[in-house]
Amino acid sequence: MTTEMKNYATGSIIPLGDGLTGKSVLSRLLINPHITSVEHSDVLLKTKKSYNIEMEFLTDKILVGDKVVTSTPQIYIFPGQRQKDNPHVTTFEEILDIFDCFPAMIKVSVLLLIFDVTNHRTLESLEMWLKFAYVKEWIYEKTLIILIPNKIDLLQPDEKVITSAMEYIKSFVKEHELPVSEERILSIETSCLTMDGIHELRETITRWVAEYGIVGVGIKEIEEITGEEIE
Ligand SMILES: Nc1nc2c(ncn2[C@@H]2O[C@H](COP(=O)(O)OP(=O)(O)O)[C@@H](O)[C@H]2O)c(=O)[nH]1
Ligand SMILES: [Mg+2]
Repeated sequence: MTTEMKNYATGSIIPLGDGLTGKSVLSRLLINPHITSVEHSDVLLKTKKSYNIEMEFLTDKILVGDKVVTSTPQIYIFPGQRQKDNPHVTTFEEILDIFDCFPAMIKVSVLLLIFDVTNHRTLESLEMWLKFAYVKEWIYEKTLIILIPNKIDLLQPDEKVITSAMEYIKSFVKEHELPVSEERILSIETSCLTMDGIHELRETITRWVAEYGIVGVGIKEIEEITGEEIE
C-alpha cells in the first residue's frame, strides 16, 4: 500500500433569513443537487419546519492552481422565528447563545442572506440579519456575502429591488467597517422548484471554501495497481 497527499478545506456556511424563505430546502438541494424528481418533490413538500439547529455538509473536489482540494463546506441552519410562541420553541437569540460554544462558528466563510421574492417583508428583515452577523462578529477578511432572492419561479424579481438591496449590504459593510470588499458581495437568484441558480450557488460556495477556507493536508492510502503489497 502506498500513500498520496490530499488537500482538504472546510468552512462554515450560514443561511440567514426569515422563516419560510427557503433556508432548509435550499440547503438540502445544495448538498445533493443531482436528485431524482421524486426526491426533489419530497425535499420541497416534506421538509419540516425546524425549531432547532440543522447541520448539513457538502463535499466536492475543486482544482485550485495545480492542486485538487477536497472542499467540505458545513452548513448551519438556524430556525427563522424570533418570537417565543410557546415554551418548547427555541428562539433565534437562544440558539445564537448556544452557538457561541462552537469553535467552527467563530468565523463564517459564506454568509447567505435569503429572502422570498414574493414577500417584501422578508427583504426588509435584511438589516436585522446583517446586524446579527455583525454582533456575532462572524464576518471577517475571508467572508463571502451572497444575497439570495429565492422563489424566482413564482415571481421574477425587479432588478431595481435587487440592486438597491446590494447597495444596502455594501453600505452596511462600509458603515460598520467590515473587512469585506465590494467584489465579495454577490447576488445569486434561485428557485428551489426549477433549480435555477442552485448549481451556480453550490459551485461558488465550494470554490470559495477551497480557496479561502480552513485548509489541511492529509494522507490518503491508495491501492497498488498490481494488488501486491510492497514492503
Ligand atoms: N415555489 C417555491 N417554493 C419554495 C422555494 N423554496 C422553498 N419553497 C417552499 O417554501 C416553504 C418554506 O421553505 P423552508 O426551506 O422550510 O423555509 P425555511 O423556514 O427558511 O427553512 C416550503 O414549503 C418550500 O417548499 C422556491 O424556490 N420556490
Ligand atoms: Mg427551516
